[in-house]
Amino acid sequence: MFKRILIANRGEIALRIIRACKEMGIGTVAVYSEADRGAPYLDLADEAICIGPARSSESYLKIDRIISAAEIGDVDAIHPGYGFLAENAHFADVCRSCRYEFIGPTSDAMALVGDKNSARSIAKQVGVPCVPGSDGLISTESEALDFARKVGFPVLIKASAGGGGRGMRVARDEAQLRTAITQASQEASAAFGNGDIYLEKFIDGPRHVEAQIVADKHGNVVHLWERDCSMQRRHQKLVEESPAPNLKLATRKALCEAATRLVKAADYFNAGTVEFLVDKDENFYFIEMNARIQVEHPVTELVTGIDLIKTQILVAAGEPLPFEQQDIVHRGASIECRINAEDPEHHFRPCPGTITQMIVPGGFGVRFDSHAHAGYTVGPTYDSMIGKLLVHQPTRREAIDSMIRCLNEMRIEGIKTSIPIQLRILESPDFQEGRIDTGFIERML
Ligand code: MV4
Repeated sequence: MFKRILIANRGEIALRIIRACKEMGIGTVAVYSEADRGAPYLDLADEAICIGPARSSESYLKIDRIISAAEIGDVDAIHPGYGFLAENAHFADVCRSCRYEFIGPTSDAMALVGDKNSARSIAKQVGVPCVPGSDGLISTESEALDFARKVGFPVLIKASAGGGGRGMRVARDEAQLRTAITQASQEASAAFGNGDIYLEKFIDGPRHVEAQIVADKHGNVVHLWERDCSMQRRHQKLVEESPAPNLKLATRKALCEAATRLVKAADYFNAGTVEFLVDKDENFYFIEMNARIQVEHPVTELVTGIDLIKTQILVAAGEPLPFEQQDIVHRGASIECRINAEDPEHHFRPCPGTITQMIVPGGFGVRFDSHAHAGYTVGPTYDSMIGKLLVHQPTRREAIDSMIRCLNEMRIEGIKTSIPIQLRILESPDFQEGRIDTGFIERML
């Protein structure tokens, strides 16, 4: 097992990883930018090393400074967390060529699943359903029109190098399609340095359901069931839950088994998430795979009892998974609310400032993963998430009641937070009945 791990991240996920390492008897080296100097969670690491100014491009994204910190800190592995360098195949390569194990997949597997076209073609090879799409890239207007005539309008133009909804455009007729493909390609070139585009049938009002998988270096792949992440606004998730409500057990099983096949075929190890769109008839379609631990991983930890960070560390060290598929039990219902420093009454504008008072809820089945505290200043530099509030209860009804109780109990003074909007969501009859899709929040507002 590793003796010492460097955490190439900040905030709640850095703290989450430090906590897991401590329980495993592994030493920790934290890195921080000047904006995070003095943050209390840094004191929980065995060593903390400054890697540069506030701007991420000069600190948390600066590969050479992180490698220097790994050398000074004398670590044997690097955990990237999520965001920043977590899905940067070059970083994974640099870590390993400097003899630091990267706690994630190989750069080849990362590149393979990270490219949506190659991920899609693996999916098809192993019978994972994909949204009807152009096979490969679209390079001419007539190819685009032929495809749209075949599958019918509306169609969706997606940028190969896009993600998180960036570089997407709906075309509802031939005239729209003609202008949209040129624009989409030009925008993708400007935004991602890659103008490649492809087309898909547009799924109207889908749910976003993702399967959590874990895989080791010996070819074992296990799924840890699914999360419903439909409750997002502008691709920012606000509420996540497991199980996905109002989905037949047969659908959930088929979706998770499809995810397992995809991960096996990609020669992938680490934790990972396979994302699907689910339509009103419970057809599911693979859209993309995330080769990292995700923000919402604790939702799965609560319903399965499996520590995903410890599992990532185990498999990175070459250990086999300590469980098999048949050992996995999905128990009860869990819900997460991401608590963001933003003003829901003013278009979710980020709301930096200093937290003057903070009282955190507790009680049966309650978890709060956060690096924030009274006196903490939310700056303008990084994302506005200040913590993740989770509940676990025997049933979804009880989980909703518990989350409402917790959101009301939480006191965060000095800044505005997303809590009021999350209360509205949880109290809405449609949400309570499980009538959810990716358009829910826009309709509610
Ligand atoms: C789609 C879609 C409808 N049809 N693809 C948005 C982010 C990216 N991961 C995929 N996305 C979508 N792809 C087809 N063919 C609708 C979305 C979408 C969406 C997906 C997941 C979660 C929230 C979303 C919000 C708007 C649109």
